[in-house]
Amino acid sequence: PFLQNVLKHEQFLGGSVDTYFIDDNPGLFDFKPSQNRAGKLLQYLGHVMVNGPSTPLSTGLAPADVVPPIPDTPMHGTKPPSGWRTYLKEHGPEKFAKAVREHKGLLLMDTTFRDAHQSLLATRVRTIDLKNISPFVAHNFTNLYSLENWGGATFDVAMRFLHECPWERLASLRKKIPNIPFQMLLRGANAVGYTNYPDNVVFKFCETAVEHGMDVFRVFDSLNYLPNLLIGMEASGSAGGVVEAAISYTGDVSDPSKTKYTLDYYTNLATELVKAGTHVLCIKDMAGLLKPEAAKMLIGALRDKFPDVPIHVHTHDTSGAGVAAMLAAAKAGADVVDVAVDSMSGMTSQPSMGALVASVKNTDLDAGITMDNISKYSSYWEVTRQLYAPFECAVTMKSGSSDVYLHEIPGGQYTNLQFQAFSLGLGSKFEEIKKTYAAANQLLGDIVKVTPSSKVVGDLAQFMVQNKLTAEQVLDRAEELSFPLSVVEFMQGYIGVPYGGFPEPLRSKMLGGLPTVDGRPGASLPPLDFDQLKAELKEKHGKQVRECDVVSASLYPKVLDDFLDFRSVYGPVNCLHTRHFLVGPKIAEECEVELDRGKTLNIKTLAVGDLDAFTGEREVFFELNGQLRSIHVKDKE
Ligand code: 3PY
Ligand code: ZN
Repeated sequence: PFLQNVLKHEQFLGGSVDTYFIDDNPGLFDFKPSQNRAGKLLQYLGHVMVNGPSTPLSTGLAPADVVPPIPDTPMHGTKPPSGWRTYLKEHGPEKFAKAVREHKGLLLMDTTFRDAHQSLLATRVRTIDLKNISPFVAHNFTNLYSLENWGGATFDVAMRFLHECPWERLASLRKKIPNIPFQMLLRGANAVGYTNYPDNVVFKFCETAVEHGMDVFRVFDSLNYLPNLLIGMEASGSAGGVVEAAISYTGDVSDPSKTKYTLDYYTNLATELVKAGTHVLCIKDMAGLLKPEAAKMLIGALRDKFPDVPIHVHTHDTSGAGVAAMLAAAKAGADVVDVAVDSMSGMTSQPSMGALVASVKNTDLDAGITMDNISKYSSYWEVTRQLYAPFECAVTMKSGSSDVYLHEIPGGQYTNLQFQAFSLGLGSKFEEIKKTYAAANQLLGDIVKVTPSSKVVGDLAQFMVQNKLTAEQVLDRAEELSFPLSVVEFMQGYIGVPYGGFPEPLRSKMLGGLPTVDGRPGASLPPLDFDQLKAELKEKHGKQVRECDVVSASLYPKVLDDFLDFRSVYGPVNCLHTRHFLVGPKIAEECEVELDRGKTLNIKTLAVGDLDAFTGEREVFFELNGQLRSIHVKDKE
């Protein structure tokens, strides 16, 4: 019924439609000329069948041959019930924040669409698998404070490895989920990149995000450097977003022997953020260091000091204490805490939604979500996760690990570092890396560790391990060592100023005469000329370059260029089933590819021909909508 435009659509011609029907059936107005998308997709499939994956796979595991069970949504196709976004759109961010604060039960943010897979599956979950479950979420999770589905590493990874457009992901999820607020992670002055950008880039990025459907911006800075935080807050607030300024949590406020990041440190920084007008205050525990007792102390102190400001708490379950910590935070007065659906929770991801919801059932904190819905949602992800076996962290990570309290490595980075060590066949190396990470952190002055400052610490740790250097040797020989670029740039002040200042004498020794930046790095960067950038992109990629492509290019110029080139050759690969996208279909396999709501292709793979020694090509045979088609693919072997 969704396949035809208005000239052909049975239900439309029959007249039994409302306006929502039109919103929901973009195909009705699809009169665009064919862009030969089918031919391009055959090129892609042929290419993968002949030459292997177009994106590097990190484990030896193949994607499972499974079809994720999309739970029945009886009201699918009708408008989902009102949710917190409905309220936000009617009343604006201030009243939204007030209503969140006044809400009686515990509210949840679901991270399944972003941080959970960033932490467990190398950020590789594709739009199609998010979209398929979206109607179910819209109809059954209307109580969610928000759904985190964008930002962080997803922006870069979508283009670089998945060959899909992050803006299209956002807009297409928005269409399916009009009622639940979307939340993104904004790295303050670093936007969704790894370095400081000119201010106008951060502003334009936030405006474009709101235009594509973003609602809530969690803004952090990797050093908790206030000037950087303020830029992100201003950019997201002036774009019309809900501003959720985040303090990245490190150390342990419940340990009296830790004297750098104390309760006073956190309440003082929170005071600045509240003064700057944040709608919601967030504690972002990116490594999962916030023990239950510390949560009680910290959230309790913030609650007392800011009785009217909603508090949102983020954590990772690396040690296994995540559910306990979130319960303690909620009891101490947090309004919202973060969870991931059960089958995408635990270890370096967020704590389990089902465990938390069950724990608060029939108490004052009841989250208003049924266990039955969680179970169906979790089953979908349990199967979907098997499609991503090539990126599965559980190949090396078998359990939680409480030594995170010793090394303080953030969730996503922990997964990566463990993976790297194990793929070199050096499980024991990981033990050494973890210990050295802690030592590198001390050398750098015990800094907050989250993207990109966590990379600085990780790079220094790897440098020390590779060169067999102790902390003492690093200090003694700093003038002569060639440190990793990220470490040098940190010392130059390129990502901001750490709390307590830069470590001396290491900094002076390491930098010699290199220039340093004083204050906020973005303040000295000239504004980007977006018109000129757009003209350059049109020159390279043609007239169809969109405004959002220009914003992508302002953050990741090379990645955007490669993405547009790839798409012009291979078409909308985002429409392919995940297994076919990753490793190609099997011979004789049939696949349905929905290009738009108005257009479906039926592709059957028939055969891969012999190598033509003269041309170096193979002919690959398909049936496309019942017609025989063949394409030629260069065999790169
Ligand atoms: C990111 O910056 O992507 C993070 O998830 C930090 O915690
Ligand atoms: Zn996180």
